[in-house]
Amino acid sequence: MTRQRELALDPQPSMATRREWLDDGALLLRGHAGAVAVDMVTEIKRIARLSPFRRMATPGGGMMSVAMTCCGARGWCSDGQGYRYVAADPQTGQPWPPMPATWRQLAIHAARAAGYDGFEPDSCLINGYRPGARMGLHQDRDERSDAPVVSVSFGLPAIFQWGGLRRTDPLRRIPLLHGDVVVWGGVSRYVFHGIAPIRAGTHAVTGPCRYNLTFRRTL
Ligand code: MD3
Ligand code: FE
Repeated sequence: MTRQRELALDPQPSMATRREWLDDGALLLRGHAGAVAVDMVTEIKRIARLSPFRRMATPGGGMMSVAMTCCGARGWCSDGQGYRYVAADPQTGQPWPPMPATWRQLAIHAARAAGYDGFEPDSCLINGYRPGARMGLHQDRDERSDAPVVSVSFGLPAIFQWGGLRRTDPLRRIPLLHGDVVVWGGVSRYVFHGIAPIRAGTHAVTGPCRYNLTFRRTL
């Protein structure tokens, strides 16, 4: 994509972001959400008052170290039965809080910058990490759509582990920092990935916490 075309797609060209293709379909927009971080973290806390962060059980009988909540039409859940998307928060019995329109627009815009026009996210999974929390190597395969996933990171830094289509493929280690936005499409959509244990620290916007938002098309 030409620079001029990229600027034409950016609603705020003054905040044009460094763009880096990590692989086929995977575009890193370094710090792209930095300017809206305070507002988005405030929104995360509002959503979490309606559908609280919770650590979910895994089908294997363990407990995830990452705390999760969701907004949008469906939310991701894990329990002894397996993984699935559900329209109501199992903990409250209520629908998940709506996805803020500004969040949806950010995700749509990021997907478009990576060449995915017409991305219609219907769900946002919100992960909350405290120091020590991690996410083991996995693929995201619970969505029925093969639309891309857009991720947004806030707060404490993380080391993202990025493998290939086989669990045993070698891992790249990519820092994901406050405000980073990544679009995962094409062959990158189904790669194995994980998050190394978060190191102790405090961030000016989030305190002792890392948040990661993933925008998804579940149906
Ligand atoms: C590559 N989250 O929620 S974000 C997840 O930081 C998840 O909380 C991590 O993996 C986190 O499933 C990583 C980057 C990411 C998210 C989703 C992907 C990379 C992805 C889906 C497919 C391929
Ligand atoms: Fe994932």
